[in-house]
Amino acid sequence: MSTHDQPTIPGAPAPEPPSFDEPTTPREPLPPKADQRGPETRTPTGAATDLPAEAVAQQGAHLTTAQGTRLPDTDHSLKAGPRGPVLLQDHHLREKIMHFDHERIPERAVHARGAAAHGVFEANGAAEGVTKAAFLRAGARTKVFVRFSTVLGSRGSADTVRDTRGFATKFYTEEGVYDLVGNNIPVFFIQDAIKFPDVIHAGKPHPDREIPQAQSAHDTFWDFVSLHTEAQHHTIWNMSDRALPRSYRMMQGFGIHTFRLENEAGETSLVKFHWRPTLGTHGLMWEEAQLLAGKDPDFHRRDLADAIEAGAFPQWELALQVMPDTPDETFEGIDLLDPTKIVPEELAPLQVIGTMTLDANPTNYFAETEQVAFHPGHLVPGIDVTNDPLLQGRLFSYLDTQITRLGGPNFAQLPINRPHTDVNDMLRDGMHQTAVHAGVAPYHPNSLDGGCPFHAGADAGAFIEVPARVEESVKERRQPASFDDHFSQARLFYLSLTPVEQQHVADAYAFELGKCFEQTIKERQLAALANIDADLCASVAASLGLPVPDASIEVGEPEPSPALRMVGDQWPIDGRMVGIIADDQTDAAELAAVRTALDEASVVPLVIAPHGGLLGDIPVQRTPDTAASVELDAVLVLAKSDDPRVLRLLDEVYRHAKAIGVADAASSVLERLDADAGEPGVVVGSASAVVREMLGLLAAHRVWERLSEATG
Ligand code: HDD
Repeated sequence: MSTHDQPTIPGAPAPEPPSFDEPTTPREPLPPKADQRGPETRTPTGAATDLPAEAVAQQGAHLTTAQGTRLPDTDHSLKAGPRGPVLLQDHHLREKIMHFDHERIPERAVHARGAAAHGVFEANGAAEGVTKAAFLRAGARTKVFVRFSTVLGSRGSADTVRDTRGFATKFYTEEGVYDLVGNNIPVFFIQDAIKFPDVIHAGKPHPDREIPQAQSAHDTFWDFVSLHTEAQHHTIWNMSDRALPRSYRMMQGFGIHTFRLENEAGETSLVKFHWRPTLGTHGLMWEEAQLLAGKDPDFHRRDLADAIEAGAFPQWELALQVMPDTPDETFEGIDLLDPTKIVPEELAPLQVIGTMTLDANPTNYFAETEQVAFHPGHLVPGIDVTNDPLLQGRLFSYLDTQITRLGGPNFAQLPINRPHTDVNDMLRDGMHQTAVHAGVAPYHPNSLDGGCPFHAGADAGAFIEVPARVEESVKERRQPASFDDHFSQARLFYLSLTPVEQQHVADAYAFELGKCFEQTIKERQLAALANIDADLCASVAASLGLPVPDASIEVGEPEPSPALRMVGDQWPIDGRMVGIIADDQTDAAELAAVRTALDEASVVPLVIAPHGGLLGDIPVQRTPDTAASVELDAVLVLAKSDDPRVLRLLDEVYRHAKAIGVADAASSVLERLDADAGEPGVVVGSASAVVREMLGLLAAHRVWERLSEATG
């Protein structure tokens, strides 16, 4: 009897013919995913019948077992009488609990905490001269999935800890998946992958008590980086505000390693990849980051999802630094195989090759953000690796880790990992095999399955390794002498910063080393700082109460790179948050006009009032109980308030160098703040004039003058 001949169950929807589209036919490209529909799809509420089928958590009217058998009750175990023992025969109880018991998979060994989004990458064709990669041809549009992460913390740790951020992009290209697995800092702690377990063991919580969580302010981290001075360059970036992003949307990304590109003519070049956010690169202040870790540990995750849902789609330009592929693989004296070195943009300018827009939130965190598997070895024709020993080791690690994390070798079949192109891999069986492969000859060569699949040549888009020259040498555990310079670029970074940024770096060292217990570790790190900058070293030593050591190495005076600064310039303000302090006496028309003006500038207004509910017909989003200064980029005061919680909020906003606008009627609030009307970033006037001025101030991210004055 066929499916269509089955008797129908009264009230049941007509049975659909069985569909084996996925995953039994892995050769077919995936249909557009329901989860890429767009940001407006919040889980709706209402009668099940009113909802589109794909919008509800479980489709279909009746609860069933995993085998499709309808269930009458999922709230009571099967018992021998209402007060009796539970029966072992309760197959539904056992199935439900068994599945729950196995809901978690091992978290990532590093980068466990992350947030992700779908989007699209559009190439402008500028890369065509250096690579034959199809997704970089002019006008090519490629779907992407991007996962941002912290490195050290567990899955449940706070977002705003001081740490490097991961920036991993999966491009679903027509030539297969290409992964660019980078960070928001352009250098790495170590030069050889064999040391990765060491640096991570040192950075993770102490193994005896498993504290501290998600931070480097402890002895083992500073023990490692002070003993292992190649880590000093990455470490000074971690002490800067780069390690405290304001938002994932305001973060640069770097491929870090040098990659080798090959064009249609077979010519090669050495390149570094950069992601440049259109909103600019901005950081939190350390106190903000610490407060946020308590007030809103999901700050970055929420910010990304909310911005996308609101239609403020984050964008990045992808850019290349292109260097000639010379036999010594150096550029301007910089060894391009050393991942602890940057090539300053002033020496090799960024060439923009396309734009990425993130326009859809994941539908299911586990299925997508947790199960996505990145790998620097997922390459496409035209992009190849170099001999950077850090990259070479990564090419092993990322596949290997998925065996534990995703439970076997078939993780490429998970929907989020599947290529959006034909797959004829002849890989068979294994744990979690979901495909039902047809045919009898999954081997090559064969004559039984028509000989398929065949080898492709370069003319059919095969990935063929660039025949890069291998130096005639001997096997040895050694690195080039050029890898021995551990300080000159750490100094270059420090000298390139503005005074405010330098002060933050000094404060960060003082905090982190101040959290260490071992005196020898602090002294050893001060000795490293003496090689980076005498003033920096003296300032940190003073706050630790330790003597200032002499430099042991003459580092010289590198030319600063202004491109490394985050302060300066004006940026778009889309998605910035402005708090509006109002109360029942606030003029309703004025409040409405202010909200509209902010809305029109793509800024998110948050009304903060003494009570929840409505002010007139305007919804209140925060009360003194739920408002936090640290979620705001600026604040607008339309009502006087004596509430100490509101005054503390305003004090923090002021201390964190954010713009404060005060309507004339509420100007007495400034007396409580020790702020003066007319000082930088404190605007008093009519509500509409104040809003206009505040929008201009937001474009600079912070009122930097206020901090410069504070730091002298
Ligand atoms: Fe790694 C994850 C970035 C060196 C081993 N790494 C991981 C992720 C990012 C990076 C962004 C998270 C991916 C995701 O969201 O799923 N890692 C880097 C960068 C490095 C780097 C930019 C240096 C330039 N990593 C590195 C080395 C090794 C690893 C040298 C090992 C030898 N990384 C891993 C890993 C992870 C990982 C253990 C954990 C989960 C995963 O891979 O899938 O294999």
